[in-house]
Amino acid sequence: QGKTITCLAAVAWKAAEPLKIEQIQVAPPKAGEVRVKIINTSVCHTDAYTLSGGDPEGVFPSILGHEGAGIVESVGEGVTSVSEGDYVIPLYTPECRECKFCKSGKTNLCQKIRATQGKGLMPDGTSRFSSNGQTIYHYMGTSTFSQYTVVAEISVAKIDKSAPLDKVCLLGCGIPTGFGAVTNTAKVQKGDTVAVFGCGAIGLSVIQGAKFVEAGNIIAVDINPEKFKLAKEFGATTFVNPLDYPNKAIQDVIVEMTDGGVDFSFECSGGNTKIMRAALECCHKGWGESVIISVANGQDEISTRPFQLVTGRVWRGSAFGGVKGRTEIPNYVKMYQDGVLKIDEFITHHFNLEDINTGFKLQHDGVCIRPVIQM
Ligand code: DAO
Ligand code: ZN
Ligand code: ZN
Repeated sequence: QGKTITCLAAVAWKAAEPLKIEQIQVAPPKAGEVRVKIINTSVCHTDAYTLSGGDPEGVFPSILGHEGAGIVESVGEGVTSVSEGDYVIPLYTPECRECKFCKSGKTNLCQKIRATQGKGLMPDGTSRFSSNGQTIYHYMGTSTFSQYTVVAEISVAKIDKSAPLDKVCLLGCGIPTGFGAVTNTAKVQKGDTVAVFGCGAIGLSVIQGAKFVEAGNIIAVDINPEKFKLAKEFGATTFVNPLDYPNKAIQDVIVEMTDGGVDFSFECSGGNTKIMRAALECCHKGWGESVIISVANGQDEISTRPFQLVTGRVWRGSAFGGVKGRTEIPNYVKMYQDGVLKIDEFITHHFNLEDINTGFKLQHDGVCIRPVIQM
């Protein structure tokens, strides 16, 4: 039986308060669990969303973070797929390979540990984190803002030991989420026209995926023209700034410039339901499909006229890019190492754990695409 580890973590004590760096205790992994030394983590919009208090599943105090990479420190009883020293990426969408969802061949949304994960607990209904005896909750089954975390065995992707963890940590969320939405969810084909709403890490990943499958016109939409330089580097061919059309709905602008609308649109705006509507309505009549990727506030609702769907447009969504993590993430690492997948270009800032709140702020201000945090 392993020992409890004392280490540093950024703790979210309360909604809408900055994270605090604290000494915490991390209990050893129980059966079917893995304790991971997190080497690098990044910050995603969803962490900020939960910290804001808008997430109905947000529990406090907790350790946020779901985009990270690390090294297995120890494993619990019965763990066979990873061992001490393995390089891993924690997965907020696990892959058990035996639940109804995993076996369906239709979704990546493994439900094996969904109920406890949503409550900030390990599958046995308890937490491995504490601070001076007080329970601290897990987050998204990953909690990467801690120097050590405990996750379920089915919640880690084992990756090659030659992978640079300070880069591939971004494969924990943003990059597969956008890329996979193109390749797995929408199945965009060569020559298809694509509109991407929002050019943060997710939007840029959609653009990268669209270029990878040789989409035709790739239209990047953002109100910050600074983002267009990077969007172009990733493969966008056309840029639309809604602020340039104060008297016109942006969907109408796109429909006009594309002879009736795009084949696919992707909403990566960070949860704005008006933009979700625009993304649907810029799709081509008869076949255009819109994929919602970003997470809106829990009580928000989307709307459009049903005639939009009657006339053939399709509205759908995607979580973690439809990616089955244990199976597919090792291949994303390989694509990066083969020079096929860009990761370095997303990294605009570096911080140490103690400055993690600065990472949140810069990302919120749109100055930062992704910060990489050294634990
Ligand atoms: O209900 O099975 C489930 C789990 C759904 C998890 C969805 C999380 C989506 C977070 C994506 C952040 C990307 C912006
Ligand atoms: Zn995320
Ligand atoms: Zn499953």
